[in-house]
Amino acid sequence: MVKALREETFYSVRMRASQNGPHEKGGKHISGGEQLSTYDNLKQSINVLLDKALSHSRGNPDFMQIQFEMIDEPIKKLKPLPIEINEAGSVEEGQSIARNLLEKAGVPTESIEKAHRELMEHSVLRGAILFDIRSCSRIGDRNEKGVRVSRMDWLTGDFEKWADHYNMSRSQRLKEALVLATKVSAHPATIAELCWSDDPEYITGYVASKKLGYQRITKLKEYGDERGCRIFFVDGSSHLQPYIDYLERQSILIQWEEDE
Ligand code: PML
Ligand code: MG
Repeated sequence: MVKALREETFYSVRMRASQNGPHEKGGKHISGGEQLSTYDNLKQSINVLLDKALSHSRGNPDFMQIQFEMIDEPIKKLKPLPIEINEAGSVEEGQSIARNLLEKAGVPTESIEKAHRELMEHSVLRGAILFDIRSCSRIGDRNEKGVRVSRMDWLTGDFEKWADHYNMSRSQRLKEALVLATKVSAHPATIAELCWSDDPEYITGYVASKKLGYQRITKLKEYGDERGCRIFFVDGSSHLQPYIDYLERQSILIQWEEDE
């Protein structure tokens, strides 16, 4: 009985790591990560996050924080967004595919261009930029810090079944990105997300939306480039705080169900 109760309690486990001191003292962002874990699995979850940050191509961290806290609100379950792959032979082609997909998802061209300029001004962003398509401007001003989407995960066994079914690699990176994109796009105010990694060795990124699913684009930046991007295009800036609360506080567990 005690065991059954314990198994239903989940913990949010978070990690952030930086170099040349903590982020808030100007350190360079190295890695961040999120897990949801049962009590019995905490050690393993912490180890996954530890390994992620200790072997990162952005460099070795000299600051790391790993914390866990019990979740006392209900956890919402979501199905992963459907996935599609767009092959790009060059960055220009990849960026043009991304722009087309964003437009298809309902983001006006003007917003795409302005968000792009905004991005160029902040080459060291570690969270996401929120960009409102109505006012055509960045909202939720947090400078370099951006917004960090938290409290989400996908149990490894279920993710691996999904990956095998769709012939995708069982990569932790793909899992984390699809979890985040699914959580973000599930909110009614999100129109679309644009993302590529700040890992210099990883050039695949994606556009995601409710309408288009998770559209992977194989080349969105040059190899060696440490500048990443995560923009959420939103419609509904008047409800900004509840939107940020959803991103930061609503717990989401991805659960795949095989179609008949
Ligand atoms: C990241 O590494 O932070 C983002 C990775 C986005 C792409 C993941 C994928 O589909 O391979
Ligand atoms: Mg990263």
